[in-house]
Amino acid sequence: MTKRALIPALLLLAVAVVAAPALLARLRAPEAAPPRTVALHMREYTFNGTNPTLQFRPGERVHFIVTNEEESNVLHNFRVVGMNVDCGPPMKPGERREVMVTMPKSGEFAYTCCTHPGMGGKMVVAKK
Ligand SMILES: [Cu+2]
Repeated sequence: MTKRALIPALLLLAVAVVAAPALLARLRAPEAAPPRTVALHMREYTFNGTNPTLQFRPGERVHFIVTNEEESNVLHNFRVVGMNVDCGPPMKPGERREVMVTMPKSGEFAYTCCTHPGMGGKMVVAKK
């Protein structure tokens, strides 16, 4: 290889070294993406006022931040049936619990307060 050919080759190599990490990051599985944060506010014996149905994608990582926002002294807890999120300790008003979940491939799951029947909703995991 002549010196003339060497310089463009070195430049190409430098570009490849700089660009490779970004390209690899794009190729990574969805599990490696930053987690999605979902805030759940417990008030008046509901989650977010309406116990909404929550939609997730297969393999999505979700960071739940669950806060008891009752104005009176009501204890709540948070579980997701079938996702290995158990009731945990009762949460007093003002307390929060953070839970990280990697969504399964598909399915419907109930999220609930373990103390109050009817306080909870559905999580649906499906491809869009
Ligand atoms: Cu409750």
